[in-house]
Amino acid sequence: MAETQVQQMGVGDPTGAIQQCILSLHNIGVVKFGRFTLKSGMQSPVYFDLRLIVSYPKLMETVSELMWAARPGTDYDLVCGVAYTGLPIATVISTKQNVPMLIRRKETKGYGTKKLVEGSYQGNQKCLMIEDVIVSGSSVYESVETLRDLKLDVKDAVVFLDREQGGTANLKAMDINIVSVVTMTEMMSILLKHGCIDQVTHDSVLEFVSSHRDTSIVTKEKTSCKNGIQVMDRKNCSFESRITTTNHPLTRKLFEIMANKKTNLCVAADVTTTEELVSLADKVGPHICLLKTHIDILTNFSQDTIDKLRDLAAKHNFLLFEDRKFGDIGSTVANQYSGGAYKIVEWADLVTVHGLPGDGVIKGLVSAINGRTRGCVLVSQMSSSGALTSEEYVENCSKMAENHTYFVVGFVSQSSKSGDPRFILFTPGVRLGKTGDGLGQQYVTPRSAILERGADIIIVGRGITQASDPVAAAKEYREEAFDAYQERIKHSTH
Ligand code: S5P
Repeated sequence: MAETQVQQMGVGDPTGAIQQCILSLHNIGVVKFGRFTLKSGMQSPVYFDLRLIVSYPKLMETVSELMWAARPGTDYDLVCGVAYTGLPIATVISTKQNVPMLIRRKETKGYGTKKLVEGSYQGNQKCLMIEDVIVSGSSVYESVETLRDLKLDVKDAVVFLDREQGGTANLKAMDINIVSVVTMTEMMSILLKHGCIDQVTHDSVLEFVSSHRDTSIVTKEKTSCKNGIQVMDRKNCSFESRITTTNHPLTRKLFEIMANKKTNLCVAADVTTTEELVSLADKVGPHICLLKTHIDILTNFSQDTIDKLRDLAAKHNFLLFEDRKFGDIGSTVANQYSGGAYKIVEWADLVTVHGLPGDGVIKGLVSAINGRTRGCVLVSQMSSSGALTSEEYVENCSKMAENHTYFVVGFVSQSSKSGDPRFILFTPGVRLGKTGDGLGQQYVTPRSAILERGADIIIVGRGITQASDPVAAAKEYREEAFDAYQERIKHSTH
């Protein structure tokens, strides 16, 4: 049905044509409702999967015509499609309009020419960028930046759908003029008008859009290495300045808490009863950004434990971090995360994960999130003596994090391998006046963790829980850690 509908329409009447096209796209299942994790980690109730149009040639032609008609300028020497969805659209535009095309890869291949951009071009040629959807604008910007590095003149871009989450304004600030065929609000109103969705779905999408506009462009400049040197090195940057390097909602929230509350202390609340845990959380709450738990060491865990912890997290503005150290295959960790006695996914903002099982462990956990805003911290190096976390393992954990930025918030580690400002480095094994615990734990001071090892957040357990006055101890660790952080960024330009 979609095919016939489209064949009968013309693009002479843009509004009617757009409407018809949206209905056809909806018919073939491009517009999906449910719970989806976006590239940034944001949880969205709607997903627009334009990849499906490759199975509907006429519809692909219509989409391409509408996008060409919407282009912001004229006299383009080139069009550039971005893999994957932008590619077939750009191909159709290129052949129909007789404008040569470039292909922008998602990443360089490891063999052959290793080029990121395929096709012939000369400096100063004017190129129109073609993408399917815009959220924050980061993907479009990344592609434009690549073409600009090749001296091409890229100021214009066209997308089919603008999700209205700040991307247009973000790109404008980067001197990129982007137009869309349709906005999320327009699309929802077309679908509602034609009975494709009900009012509740319509309203929930609009409510999501209006409350998720605060995005920023994660630029290559901010996150990448040039000649092996980190352009914006995590260790020289303030927590405030790192907020805009990521769109992961929890990384942003944690940076905000750290900057506003002036604390980079995480207490490892390794106590064994609910009463002790709740009392400790309430007392140290004003001094911490995170409360780390080992929920399975409690002798009297119940829903009440969680209700109280959540109330305290809201009262004192800290996040909950369950140190579960997931380390099994995806399907097992999905069950461990969502089920059992602890139902960790329901209450813990962050969890720790071993990189050992490979990507599947992350995919398994993400499959259990179900629309919640959650993140994980990869344990890339342990503080205990004789730990088997080799250099190569640490490197591979960094790569894993880069491939899963929608879920990975940072690393538990003893050294600073990654300068990427998007990732937070959490360092345990911190204690004043002790070097070990007789069971393999090795300690350094907060200053050393932050200034020598590059920690962003220190994790302190017994140094606080076993102190005669835990609140006084928490204050002391907090002050020493935050002072060291301020000293580290003193000469920062960011
Ligand atoms: O390498 C590590 C990783 C972690 S998460 N070394 C650690 O000690 N931890 C955890 O940090 C450990 O499970 C404990 O909860 C806390 C350190 O506690 P402390 O009493 O030795 O400060």
